[in-house]
Amino acid sequence: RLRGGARVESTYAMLKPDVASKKEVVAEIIKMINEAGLTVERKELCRLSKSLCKEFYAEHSERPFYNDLVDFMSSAPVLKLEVSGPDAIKTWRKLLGPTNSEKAKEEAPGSIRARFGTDGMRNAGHGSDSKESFAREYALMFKGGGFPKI
Ligand code: RTP
Ligand code: MG
Repeated sequence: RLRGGARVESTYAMLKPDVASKKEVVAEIIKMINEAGLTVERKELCRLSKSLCKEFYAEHSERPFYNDLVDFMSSAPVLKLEVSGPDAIKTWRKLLGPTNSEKAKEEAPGSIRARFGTDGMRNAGHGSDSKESFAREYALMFKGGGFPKI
């Protein structure tokens, strides 16, 4: 524990296909990560298979947007990141902003989803929502599938 009670931890962050191949956007997001006191520990540009996206988002399998989400996430490369630092899970989700990029533009205009996302699905980034989610997502993405692009 750090002074103030913050915990040094890691999160699984991912830049989605709408931004992962845009070099200036990626550079700006990494700058935001570092300015928030976090560190990128691992970074891989990957095209995800449909089956890996299905497994990654399994908790949403009954939702009406599931198939569109899986198609979107497997449509082009993503940038997989392990990000560490004080309260990394919460800090990264705060940087992302509200899930829906249209709402984010109203509610948190400086956030990543407001600045670089488009709508409820194409929202620029993902962040683990708990330590348990981080463990599952990290194992799936860094020890499991995905085809390295380079
Ligand atoms: P994430 O998992 O990507 O960090 O986002 P989140 O926790 O803020 O949102 P979650 O409810 O877990 O949803 C996962 C992703 O599904 C897409 N989505 N589309 N069209 C829709 O109504 C809708 N709702 C969610 C988004 O890409 C969201 O990030
Ligand atoms: Mg989520």
